[in-house]
Amino acid sequence: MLPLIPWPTAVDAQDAPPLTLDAAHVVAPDAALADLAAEQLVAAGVRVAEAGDGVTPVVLRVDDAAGPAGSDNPERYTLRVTAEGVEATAPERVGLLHAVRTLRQLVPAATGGPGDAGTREVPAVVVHDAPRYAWRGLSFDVVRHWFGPDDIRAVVDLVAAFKLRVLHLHLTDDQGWRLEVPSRPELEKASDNQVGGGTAGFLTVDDYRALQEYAAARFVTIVPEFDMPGHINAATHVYGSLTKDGLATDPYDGIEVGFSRLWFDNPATEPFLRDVIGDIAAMTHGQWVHVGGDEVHTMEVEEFAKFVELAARIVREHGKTPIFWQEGARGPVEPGTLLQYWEPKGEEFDRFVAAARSGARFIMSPGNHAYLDMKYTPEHELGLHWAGYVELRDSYDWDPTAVIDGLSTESVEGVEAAVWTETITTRDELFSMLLPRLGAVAEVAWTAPERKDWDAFRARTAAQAPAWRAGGWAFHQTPQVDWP
Ligand code: TNX
Repeated sequence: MLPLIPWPTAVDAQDAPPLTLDAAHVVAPDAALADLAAEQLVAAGVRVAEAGDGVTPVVLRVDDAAGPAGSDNPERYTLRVTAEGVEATAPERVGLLHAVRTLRQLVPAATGGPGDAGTREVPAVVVHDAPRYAWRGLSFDVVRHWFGPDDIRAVVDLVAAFKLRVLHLHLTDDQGWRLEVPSRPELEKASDNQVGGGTAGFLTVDDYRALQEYAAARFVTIVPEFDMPGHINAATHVYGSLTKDGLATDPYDGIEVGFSRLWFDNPATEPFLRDVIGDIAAMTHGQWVHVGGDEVHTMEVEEFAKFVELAARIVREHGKTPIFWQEGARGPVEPGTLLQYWEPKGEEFDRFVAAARSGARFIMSPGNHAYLDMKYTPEHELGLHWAGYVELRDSYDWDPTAVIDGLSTESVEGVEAAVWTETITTRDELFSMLLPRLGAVAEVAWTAPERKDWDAFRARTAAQAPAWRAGGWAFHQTPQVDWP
C-alpha cells in the first residue's frame, strides 16, 4: 500500500531496492519549480543540497511522452523512483509539480517532518497519472468568519497538496464585505463585521494580487465570488440607495439566510453591479467570476432571471466566464456558463438538464457529500447539519455523474468541496473540518471510479497523519480511520 491521495491512474511497484532519500539535489526547468520542489522535500524532512556524494538527484523534465499510455491530459505526469534517484516527467509544469506532490507523500510518513531522525526510504515505483476532472476545487467562505491572507495561503497549500486547482473565495455576504473595490471605496465600511460581531477585515487590492500570485505559483486559480442579488446586506448597509425605501440596513451578525436583496428596477442597482463586477473582473487573473445567485427567498423568479441575465452579461463584457450557484438555472443560460450544484432539489433536476442542453456545465458540490462545514456526526461540536451529517465515507462514496438525474456525463465540469464558516472561527477549527474529508473529495475529483476503494482510502488517510501533524495541520480523528 502506497500512501497516496488522490490515488493515481497506474502505480507499478518495482521489484527493486528502495531509495534512501536523506538529501536531494533538484534539477528543474526553472528556478520557481526548483524552489517549490525543494519546499516539498524539506517539508518531508529531506535535506536539499548541491549535487555530490550521498545526494540523490531529483530531476524534473518536460516530456510530452509522459503520463498514462495514450493520455493527452495536459496535467499528466510520470514519476520514477529507483535506488539511484527520482525522475519526474510531464508535458507541462503543472504535471511536474503533481509528480513532486506524489513524491512528497511517498517519503515515509513516519519521517514526516524536518528533524525526524528516521530513515527516508522511498519504495522503487513507477507512477503514471492524470486526473479525471480539470475542475477540482474548494470553496471557502471568508465572510461569516474572517480569514485573512495568512490563513488563505495556508488553505492554498492544503488544496495544492491534494492536487486541487481552484480556490473559490466567497467574498461578500450579509455579514461582511471582504474585498476592496476601487470604484466603491465605501464598501470597506462593511468589512469590520462577522457572525457574532467582533473585529474582522478585508483584502486590499494588493493583498488580492499577492494571494493570486502565491496560488498561481502552485497552479491554483483563485475564483472570486460576489454574491448577488441576495446575500447582499453588507452592501445595503453601506448604500441605502440600493434598498427599496432608500434607508441603509443594519449590520447583520446572525446566520439566517435569504432575507436581503437588490431591486432590479432601482436605478442604483445596475451601476452598482457594473462597478463591482467590473473591478473584480479587472483585478482577477483567472478566467472566472462567480456571481452567486443562491437563496434569494424574497424575489419572484421573473425578477431573479433578470439579475442572472444582467450579471452574466457584465461578466462576459469583461472577458470572463460567469459562474452561478445552481439557482442560476432559473435564468437564461448562455453556453459556457458554469452552474454550481449544491442542494439536492429533485424538482429542479429538469431545469438543470435543460440548462445543460443550452450549454451550461456543472460543478458538483452536493451538500450531503462535499459540504465540509457539515458536522461529521450529531455529537460533533462544530458545523451545521442542514444537509445531514457528513462522515469521511460520505465525502468519499459518491460519483459526480450520478448526482443530477438525467444530466449527461459530458455536462459535469468537475468537483468542488465547500466550507462555510458560520461556526468556524480559527485555523485549527477550519482544518479539522477540511481534514481528512478534503482528501476524499479530491479523490472523487481525480481518480476514476473503478480505481477508488474505501478500505484502501482509509489506510492511505491514516498514513497521512504524521505529515499533517508535522505540518501543523489540525485534523479530525474520525473513528472511520485507524489513526497511528
Ligand atoms: C447554504 S451553499 C448557503 C450558504 C450557507 C451554507 C451553510 C449556498 C450556495 N448557500 O449561504 O453558508 O448553506 O452550509
